[in-house]
Amino acid sequence: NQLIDQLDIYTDKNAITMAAVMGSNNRHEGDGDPLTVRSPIDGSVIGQLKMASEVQVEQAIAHAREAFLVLRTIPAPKRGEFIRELGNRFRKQKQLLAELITLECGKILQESLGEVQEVIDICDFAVGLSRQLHGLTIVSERPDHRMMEQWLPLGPVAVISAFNFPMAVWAWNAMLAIVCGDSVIWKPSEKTPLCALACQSIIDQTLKEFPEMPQALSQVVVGDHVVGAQLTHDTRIPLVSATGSVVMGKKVAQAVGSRLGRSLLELGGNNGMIVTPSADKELALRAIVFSAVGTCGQRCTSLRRLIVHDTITDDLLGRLVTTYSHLPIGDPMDATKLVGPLIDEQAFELMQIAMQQAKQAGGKLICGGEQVTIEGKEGGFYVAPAIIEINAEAAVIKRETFAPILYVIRYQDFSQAISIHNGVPQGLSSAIFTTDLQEAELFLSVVGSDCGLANVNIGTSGAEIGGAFGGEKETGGGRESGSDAWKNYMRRTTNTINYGNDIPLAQGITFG
Ligand code: UN1
Repeated sequence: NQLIDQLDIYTDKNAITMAAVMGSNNRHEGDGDPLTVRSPIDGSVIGQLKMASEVQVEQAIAHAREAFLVLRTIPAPKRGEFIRELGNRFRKQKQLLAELITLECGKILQESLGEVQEVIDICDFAVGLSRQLHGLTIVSERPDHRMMEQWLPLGPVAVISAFNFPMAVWAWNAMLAIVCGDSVIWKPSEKTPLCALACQSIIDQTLKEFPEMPQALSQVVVGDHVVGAQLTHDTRIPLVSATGSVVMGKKVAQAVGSRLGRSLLELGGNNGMIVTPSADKELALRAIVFSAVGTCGQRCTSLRRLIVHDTITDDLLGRLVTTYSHLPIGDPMDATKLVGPLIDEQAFELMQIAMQQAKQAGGKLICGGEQVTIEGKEGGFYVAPAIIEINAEAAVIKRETFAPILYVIRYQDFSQAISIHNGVPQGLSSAIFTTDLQEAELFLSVVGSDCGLANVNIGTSGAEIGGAFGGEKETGGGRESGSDAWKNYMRRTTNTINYGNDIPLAQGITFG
């Protein structure tokens, strides 16, 4: 495959056998179980890998620890220079990397370009951050004393990422971690290891220009839950950042928690949008369609529940059905298409099961849901995005189905809308469309949305990297990316310094 060759990921007669990357001077093939990588576009095989073995994961952890011991002593702005060069290389390779994302995870090229842009943006953010890893100075209650806090590098960080954002989620974590002085071991989804190897290849190329940087500051271990479990149980890894399903996140939290390590979880969303009578319907329509059908409904921020005031539901549904009936579905490499394939057959089956359960719960299929055959791409699983009108109590709408199903729920009064909105176990992203100031402010207030992201007149998906990203309840509580999420990757020390000639005790204690 020409694309894969150009990316300098390690190829052997078009079959990629490279599986565990241990830094540029220390490349190993995986010697664990075989892994076949297929493109969701047509089901064709695009890579044959071997996963990392237990011994290789052990080596990767040892190398990460050694790398950390060096990286932590390099001044943060120097670490930032490395990230700046890395970002420049991602900029240069943007198109090629986007094509690889599309090939391996099936999202349309525009969205893949957006994903690589997120990588570039977080690099820029991390470069700036490399001069802003600041703590506080705090007044002491004792004379001739000063208190302060410092943020120090934490240790090797394991990043476990999902198929749907095969580069950006790693970058949110890795760029901040490296600038903070932590080495990174990345276990990508076993559905998208080639994207990870391509990113690792860019790291390796950049490292050639930075011989003073520890060469194992970033490593990829390809593998499944077995590799994941090995990483999460290892006490040499103080932080595990995991993105994926709630089931996976609970396992990670238990394993890491049992050794009192830290986990940073970004798990399932079940994102809702309230549309009130005063909303600008055309604006809402555009936001709904991007959020509900973008990435074929496979973003953790995808819009799944549309909570609409009874008086405007028929009007909005009419507009939605018209738009949905013209959605171009097909090859995600083709710039005219807006809806690409689901990741695989299992995703298709789970979508069918959810639609069946919605029907049994009294849901009414408004449009879509059927499989779509694309000529020449018969091995891919393409679907027409579905809209189902359903009642707020149906069990199926309380869980996340990673597919383009939009449930529409009617409400009568605003407080009911909020309680429907919050009445699910997940709490990632949320939105309201309204021009009523009181409704907008209420939605953002303590009695409003209970999610980590709450937007006004914007859809649920497509967050910028500058804000902290993550959610509450079953979404796991972690915050990645912008704002002060960097603090996750560091340890805080509180320092009290005595510059006097006495030892006064705090709390006014006299001792002896
Ligand atoms: C994800 O789906 O795991 O807000 C991340 C968004 C993107 C990131 C999604 N910036 O939709």
